[in-house]
Amino acid sequence: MNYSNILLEKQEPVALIRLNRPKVHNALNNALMSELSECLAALDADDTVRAIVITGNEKAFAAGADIAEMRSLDFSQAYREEFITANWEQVTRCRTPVIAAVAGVALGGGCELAMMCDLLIAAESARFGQPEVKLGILPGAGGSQRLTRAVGKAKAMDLCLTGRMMGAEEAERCGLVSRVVADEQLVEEALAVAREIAGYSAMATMINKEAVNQAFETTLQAGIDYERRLLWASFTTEDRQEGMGAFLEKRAPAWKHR
Ligand code: CO8
Repeated sequence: MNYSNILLEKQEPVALIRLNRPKVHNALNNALMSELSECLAALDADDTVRAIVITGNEKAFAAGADIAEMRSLDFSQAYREEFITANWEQVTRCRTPVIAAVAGVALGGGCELAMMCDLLIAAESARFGQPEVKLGILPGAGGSQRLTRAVGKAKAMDLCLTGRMMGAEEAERCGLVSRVVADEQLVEEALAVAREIAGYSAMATMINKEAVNQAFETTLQAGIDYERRLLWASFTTEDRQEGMGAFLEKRAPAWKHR
């Protein structure tokens, strides 16, 4: 598959996707999001790929939805074409773990795209924001919801109402990102985390991801019940036999579902 708005590098067992519209700070137009969506679906179906990294360039992860493309949209067209939903939600449908590696700006839809990923690693230069208020709109790809769940109401209100940018250190402090690394190490570090994840049983990483995501959809008790059933189900798998056997026999596991 040939892409013109993203660059795909497969380094089995991981894949690296670079958003690639540098002239407009990787503004997320329909063409880019269609390619990203298609690419993620293909990688998700590819058994040789066990973790995916999405990154931008040193200046921008993505500066948001493409404002030039959005400018002429009216309600009727947005409603009929289900603006956003079709292409944007593929990231959240992907069962393979996805890491966002962010340097430079992740604004508006860019921040939302990063938040749709499972893990967010930031370079020191990273800046996050939901500046839609400055355009007379609000976030539209889950920003007001995912940001609030990630950092709480106080910080989410601050970012959405002022449109200000938050640096990497603040983003780590408030729980939006899991690690901050030097800019020059960002992609290598993200790939190293991806390889670490890819080294486990694919089944095990998928159920861990599913259980954590469940925490955002349900009550505490229902989430705990869900987790417990997944645990019991995991007892039936070859990989849990292998994982526990390998530990007790003091050897490296040979996963079935790699
Ligand atoms: N859309 C379209 N073009 C953009 C965007 C964007 N989001 N961001 C930057 N560009 C373009 C600029 O227009 C400029 O183009 P040109 O060279 O032709 O003049 C080029 O990129 C370079 O940008 P700047 O000259 O502005 O570069 P600076 O380094 O001075 O500033 C910034 C960089 C801070 C990133 C600045 O460009 C900026 O503030 N960009 C807009 C950020 C923004 O408002 N983002 C939110 C967009 S709305 C949104 O995301 C809603 C999401 C809804 C859900 C998803 C729907 C699909």
